[in-house]
Amino acid sequence: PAPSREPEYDAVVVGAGFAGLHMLHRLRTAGLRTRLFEAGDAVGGTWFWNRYPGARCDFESVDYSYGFDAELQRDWTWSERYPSQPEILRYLDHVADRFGLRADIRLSTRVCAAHYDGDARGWTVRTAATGPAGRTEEVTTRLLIMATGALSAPRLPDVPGIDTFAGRTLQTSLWPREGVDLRGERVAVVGTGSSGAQVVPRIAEQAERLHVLQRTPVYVVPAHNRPLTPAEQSAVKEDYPAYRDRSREAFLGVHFDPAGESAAAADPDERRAAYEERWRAGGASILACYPDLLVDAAANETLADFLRGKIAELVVDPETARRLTPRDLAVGSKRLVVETDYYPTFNRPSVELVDLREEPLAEVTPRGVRVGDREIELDVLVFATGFDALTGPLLAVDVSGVDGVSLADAWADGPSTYLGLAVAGFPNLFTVAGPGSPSVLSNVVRCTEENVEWIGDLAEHMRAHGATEVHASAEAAKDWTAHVGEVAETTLLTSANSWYVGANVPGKPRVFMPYAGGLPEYHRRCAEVAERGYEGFSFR
Ligand code: NA7
Repeated sequence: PAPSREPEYDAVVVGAGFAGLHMLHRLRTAGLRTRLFEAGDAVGGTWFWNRYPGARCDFESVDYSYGFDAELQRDWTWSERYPSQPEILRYLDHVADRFGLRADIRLSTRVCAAHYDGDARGWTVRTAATGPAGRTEEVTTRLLIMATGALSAPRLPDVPGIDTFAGRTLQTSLWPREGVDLRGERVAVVGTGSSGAQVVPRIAEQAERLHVLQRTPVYVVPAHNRPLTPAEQSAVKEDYPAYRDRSREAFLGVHFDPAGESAAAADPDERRAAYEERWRAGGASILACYPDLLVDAAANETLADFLRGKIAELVVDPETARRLTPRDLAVGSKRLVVETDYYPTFNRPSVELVDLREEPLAEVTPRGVRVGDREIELDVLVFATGFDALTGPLLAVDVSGVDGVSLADAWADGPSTYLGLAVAGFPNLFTVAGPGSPSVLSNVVRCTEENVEWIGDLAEHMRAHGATEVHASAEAAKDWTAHVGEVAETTLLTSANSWYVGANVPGKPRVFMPYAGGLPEYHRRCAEVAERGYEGFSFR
């Protein structure tokens, strides 16, 4: 039978970050009636919310940018090697204007629920206004694309008394737009992941006193950020098409030249020189120095040892250096942190590292925090405590599919997707950068760009064939999810208590969520499925 009614939209896209904006553009170009909903009151997604001092991407700007439009990449000029949060926002604003996307974006509107109607072969989407420009309404759509991001559901720790603090409580991921003056304040930062390591040096420049509350030390490498020279800017623009091709062929979606075949087998002096060279160059390239670094524990230990040596060189107080030094942690099993001035910040007399393994965080009090058997008095308490990664943003929406089964129930034992793009039991739904995709283990812009094209092609395929429903089979999803797990097991990535395995959220099923097989292999598999007439999907 035909669908019981025509939906208002051909497609609804959720989220106005990198993936959502591009998705909207792609579907509109294909002639689909598309509406994008965004909870923030401006475009930018993750980069709209994470506006803490020092917020900056850990991929280089020439990599962390769209490649789908030759003129866009020729016209836009990045000012620095690594893009700052404000510059990324300016870029995405430019993209929204340039492609005339704003007319189809409803800002200040959060998607709260989405229910699949099998008779209508479409989704009923319920929204709630988050500000004056928003709208609380119900709309119907054929396709629903969740471009909700991988790291966009912020998490506060379950520490007793967190609501009792009389001073100011802040979260890096929800930083006030007007900024915060921390001069003369006594501040604590909880968390030393990428956000913590970026914000700590900037707060230390202002605060009268800064206590850094660290539970697990991680490896931090220097970014060596700097302005790009006009010569560099024009060189990359001239080479962009070939540059993008090389990126797409690179495991991480960024091309790095390896120093050799194996860190384990390399000559120790040459290996050290290779690490040193990449340390001086800056950024995550050090992790791509040898292909066995993420799969062979002995190889990884050579890099871990090098990085531990750097901490000892950079941090003056040996006790502080010891506390900052990761032990029994494979480099990369928690995301390698790329930063500026992190270790030297601990040489400032006004900065104290509090090791929560020695002095556990017992409670937040009206005056500050109680760690071990002391109370630290504070004016400002900053949480840089991470996200309910990958599944969090999807499960924050009340999604129900065939027979009213909720996504939360379907994923009770961990997420299951087909290619990280579709979910069995949830027809006409697509996820971008979610579980089962390599998004967080790669240059996410390269990853989602190809996802967007793939979904756009599928939407066009449906239209060409008069199909109103596409559904990933349970078997295809089961096989892909098993494959994701198997690939991860061949690496060292499963070895840590990281957000990759959901370990940072109490009660979350411990499942390695991202696809660790690298970007080229992932896209090859996605393309193969499409070429075989969307193998693993059925159409009505
Ligand atoms: P992360 O990397 O998840 O870091 C969160 C930090 O907060 C990390 O140091 C955690 O320690 C710490 N944390 C979390 N809960 C607690 C509690 N209860 N007590 C003390 N400390 C806690 O998030 P980020 O925002 O820094 O970075 C996320 C990604 O964004 C990053 O990987 C980049 O891709 C960009 P733990 O390690 O769990 O012991």
